[in-house]
Amino acid sequence: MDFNLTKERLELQSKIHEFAQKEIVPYAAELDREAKFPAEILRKLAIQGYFGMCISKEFGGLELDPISQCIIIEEISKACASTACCLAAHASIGTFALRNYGTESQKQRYLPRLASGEMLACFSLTEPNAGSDAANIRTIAKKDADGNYLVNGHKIFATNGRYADLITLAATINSELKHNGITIFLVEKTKTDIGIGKYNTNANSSGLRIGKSADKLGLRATDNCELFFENAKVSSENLVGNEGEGFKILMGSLDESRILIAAQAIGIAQQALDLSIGHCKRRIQFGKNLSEFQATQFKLADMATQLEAARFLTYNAALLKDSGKKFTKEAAQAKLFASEIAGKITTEAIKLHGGKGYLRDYPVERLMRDAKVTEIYEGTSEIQRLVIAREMLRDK
Ligand code: COS
Repeated sequence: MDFNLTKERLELQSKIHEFAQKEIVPYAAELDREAKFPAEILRKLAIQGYFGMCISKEFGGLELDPISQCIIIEEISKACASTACCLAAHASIGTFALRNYGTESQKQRYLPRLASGEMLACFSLTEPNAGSDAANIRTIAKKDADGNYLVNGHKIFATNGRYADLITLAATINSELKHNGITIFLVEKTKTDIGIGKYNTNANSSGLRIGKSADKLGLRATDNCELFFENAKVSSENLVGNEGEGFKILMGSLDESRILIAAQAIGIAQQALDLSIGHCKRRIQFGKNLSEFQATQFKLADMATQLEAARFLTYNAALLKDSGKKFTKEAAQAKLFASEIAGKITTEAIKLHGGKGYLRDYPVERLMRDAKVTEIYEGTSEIQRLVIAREMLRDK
């Protein structure tokens, strides 16, 4: 397989790198410290067209191939993993169901607005008692007399949930049906002003109440909030696919987004490695640069090798996706490996920086905190191993 970046991809990489240096790097530490949603940066990313990176040109998107999408997420993650997470949650998992299973009229109605940034998307699956066991959700959607749905339930950790205009919601029409009851809806917030960060974020008349935002170890500028559906009315026009088809849509959404989580982990790890190389070349101890000690060189060599392997696995999954082949196993392998090496590389980077690595004044500790969640969200490492094993055993 050829992982060489084409001229177009190299140009994209340099463009997004420049954007990140100018528009993200100066603010990243403060956003993290204050757990502040990066609304301004997201607006600027939308103006550049990146909100539509997964949306087809027909609906105003950039229609980028999966490797180019990875490049964008990697470069933004180097600067601020929280911002990369907000973008990926919108562009990939927030719009997957609509892009792949929406009706023509649903796509016409929402995709151009999601591509331009007029609307921000969110994906809401997780509940207090349904994390890894995605089929166990209890948010219930009951059809009422006029054929529309009344939704009741409690969601947690909804990325972008507080600021989003459109929620891709997983509910069940009957929890006893388990997988076969799961159904996807598009919930449009009401009483909102269009544009990121301008909304009424506390309540709205449709029966959706925004709860607490999670206070997290890392990705502190990403908002993950509770959503309470209290007799929320959802039009039958906003049903995606058919009733009971939702589980497969969810699994497809996670397959796609796991490639971008791997890209996020790679971006974080690359930044940790680059900072470590710079530090080791500058820092003098016992009369010579740290980089001249073989012990340091061995550490850097291992970090670089693991990172390259993670990138190959990630681009391999992206290429498979691009070719239209099944990529469930490869996406899980990429996420598993990239997230675990990001944990190791960022921890090693702190050690290489010595005491400074432990300080909030330097960016490496943020990288370590941000890397951690890539081993947890959109499927823990254990879930990835389970997916890989099931796919492998099914194929034989
Ligand atoms: N694509 C399409 N269909 C898939 C699929 C995929 N990637 N994975 C599973 N399915 C189908 C199966 O083929 C099966 O269909 P049939 O009933 O027709 O045979 C159905 O879905 C049920 O699959 P399975 O039995 O594997 O479901 P499980 O309940 O055992 O769950 C796991 C499977 C654990 C993989 C799933 O629940 C999962 O990914 N959990 C993690 C969820 C997660 O990432 N949460 C974090 C969300 S962060 S936003």
